[in-house]
Amino acid sequence: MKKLILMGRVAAGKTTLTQALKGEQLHYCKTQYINYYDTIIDTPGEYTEVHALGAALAIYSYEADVVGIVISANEPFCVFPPACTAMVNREVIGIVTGIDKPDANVPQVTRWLKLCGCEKIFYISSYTGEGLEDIIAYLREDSDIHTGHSDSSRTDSPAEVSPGISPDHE
Ligand SMILES: Nc1nc2c(ncn2[C@@H]2O[C@H](COP(=O)(O)OP(=O)(O)O)[C@@H](O)[C@H]2O)c(=O)[nH]1
Ligand SMILES: [Mg+2]
Repeated sequence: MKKLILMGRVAAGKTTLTQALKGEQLHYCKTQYINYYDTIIDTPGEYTEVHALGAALAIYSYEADVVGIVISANEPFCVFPPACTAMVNREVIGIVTGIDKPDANVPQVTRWLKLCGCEKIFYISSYTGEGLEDIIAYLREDSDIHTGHSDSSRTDSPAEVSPGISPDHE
């Protein structure tokens, strides 16, 4: 199983996606610091938004096999600069969250992610579960490319996940 680190603005949907991939009940929880799980690293949006904190993301990216740029489908602007994936020595995927939102603008967000350099883009709703299987299948494709971790001891692996959990948020 590949290890995925999630980066994106505050409220992009990183923590909710983490909960959905882990098969947990969805509940709102402000991310205060980097949450390091066996197969997912969830980061606070402030680390993406505040330049002084961005170095932490670079360092934690070395712990992951894949970097996920997370953008909610209704975000009004993009904080990621063009071609930013070129600075990362991991595969970078785009993850569009909240495709169920009424004001979702998927074509716009897709353009931003392509401009970043993302060749693979996933479209998901943590609420309805749409698209979660695609990410799980992708994470299972190759394992332990960079981290060399073993699957055997993992307990929060998306392998046990049943996506599409009913939302329980504020
Ligand atoms: N409609 C919808 N709302 C979502 C989705 N994912 C997250 N949210 C909501 O967006 C808000 C921010 O989500 P959160 O995961 O905390 O964002 P984070 O700051 O990136 O960790 C919460 O109120 C979530 O319930 C989604 O797929 N669909
Ligand atoms: Mg969060």
